[in-house]
Amino acid sequence: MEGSTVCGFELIREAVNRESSELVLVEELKAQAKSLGFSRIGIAAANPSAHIDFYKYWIDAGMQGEMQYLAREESVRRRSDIEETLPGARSVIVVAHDYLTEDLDCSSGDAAMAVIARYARGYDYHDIIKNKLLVLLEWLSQRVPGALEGRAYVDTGPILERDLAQQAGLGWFGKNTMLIDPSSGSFFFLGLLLIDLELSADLPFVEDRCGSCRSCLDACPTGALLGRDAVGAPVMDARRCISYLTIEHRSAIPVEFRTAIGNRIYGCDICQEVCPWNERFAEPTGELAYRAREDLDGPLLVDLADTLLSTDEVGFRETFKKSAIKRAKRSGLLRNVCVALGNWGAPVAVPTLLRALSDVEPLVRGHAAWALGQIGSISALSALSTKLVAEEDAWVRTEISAALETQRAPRTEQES
Ligand code: B12
Ligand code: SF4
Ligand code: SF4
Repeated sequence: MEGSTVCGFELIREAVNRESSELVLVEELKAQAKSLGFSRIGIAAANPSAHIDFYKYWIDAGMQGEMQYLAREESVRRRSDIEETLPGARSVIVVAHDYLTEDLDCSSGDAAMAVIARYARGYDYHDIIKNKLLVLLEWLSQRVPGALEGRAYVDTGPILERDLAQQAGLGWFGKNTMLIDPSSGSFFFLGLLLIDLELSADLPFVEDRCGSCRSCLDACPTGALLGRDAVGAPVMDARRCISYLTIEHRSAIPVEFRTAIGNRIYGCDICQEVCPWNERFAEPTGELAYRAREDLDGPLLVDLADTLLSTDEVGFRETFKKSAIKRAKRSGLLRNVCVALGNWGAPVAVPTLLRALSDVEPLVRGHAAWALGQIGSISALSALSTKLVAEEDAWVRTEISAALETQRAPRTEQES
């Protein structure tokens, strides 16, 4: 009897020791993450997602548009359960890396300038965050007995990153679908470490702090944000989102959205910029790697178009190899710049657009035609008429005809 009591105390003591040393480890882990530059860190249990049905509904409704990688059967299965990605996964370490930098020329609202979304003005965040996560994983593996299995993810794997971040207590889902931290807003990236070690999880962030605000819904120029559904999930029709249209959408930008895109040539920040949580709490990051590259700090649209027109795909990849912008590819970025030039509407852009009208890529020629139609000067329209005869691509011919059609009464060069 006495022996079994001693044995019971021993077991309790062991459990208490284990728990307190685990708590110390978690505290040290969090401190280590901060020293690597992550502003916040939380831990979620590697449980199957409670929100996968919403995800499936979203895919079934086709709201992912051309982002087929989101809809593949394997990708949906892996999103539903982390075990599918890392067998034996027990915990997910979720980190936030702030990327807001001081406002620069590119935020000026000058229609002659290109606006690039804030997240893509500096070095590619995938590389920056992944390297830091691997350092954190190495640090952790040296502090636990035995082998530690882990995988680092930043935006690239079939993981519901925001869902896990909410589980790890990092913030709530705003009506703009962003994960928002009550102390700093939403201008942060997420990074995840999946590990086969059980760590005590943080409490999920369960509150919805949007309240009755609807600033993002009202500000979205394309009506992509549809509000919350019956159970509170924020719904976005990505097919309407400028970020999708300028980055992920590979084909022609539907005509109905071209004007609303304005001079945003890569991504969009409007629904974050109007959010009161960002207006009040977002601070510039200390991460130097996210400072805008000189050539991405509000370049003139004409200069950017001329540079891209003089570059081939290989040159484009070289120029943007350390930037997230490479994702759009040369043709996608030029397509976007043509749309922005059309929205600017200044005849001074015509010579550049005439070059684009002869580009090797039909995607570029078609959007250049649209832009020339928007400018509608005599030289623009006469170039379009000439090109209509020579153009071999059927879709580009349709764009040229539509551009000529919209301009029944040509303006003189001075008028616009
Ligand atoms: C595809 C994608 C996009 C698409 C679609 C965006 C979208 N809203 O779905 C497009 C190209 C439009 C896009 C744009 C942007 N993106 Co993006 N994108 C992704 C990606 C790869 C997948 C997102 C996804 O699965 N969407 C499908 C929807 C259904 O899933 P979800 O957004 O996770 O939504 C969940 C909720 O609805 C929730 N849910 C379900 N039921 C319920 C019920 C309740 C009550 C609640 C509260 C929630 C809830 O669960 C859903 C999953 O089912 C993630 C990385 C990743 N792997 O997660 C980055 C990611 C979301 N993007 C990011 C960023 C930075 C951007 C941009 C800001 C870039 C820019 N400036 O242009 C914009 C923001 C636009 C916006 N308002 O969302 C960050 C967001 C960080 C943050 N603080 O939230 C991520 C996490 C990348 C990263 N690692 O940092 N993106
Ligand atoms: S990123 Fe821009 S287009 Fe997309 S939902 Fe937000 S405001 Fe609308
Ligand atoms: S703008 Fe308002 S509704 Fe939209 S995410 Fe921010 S707080 Fe929520």
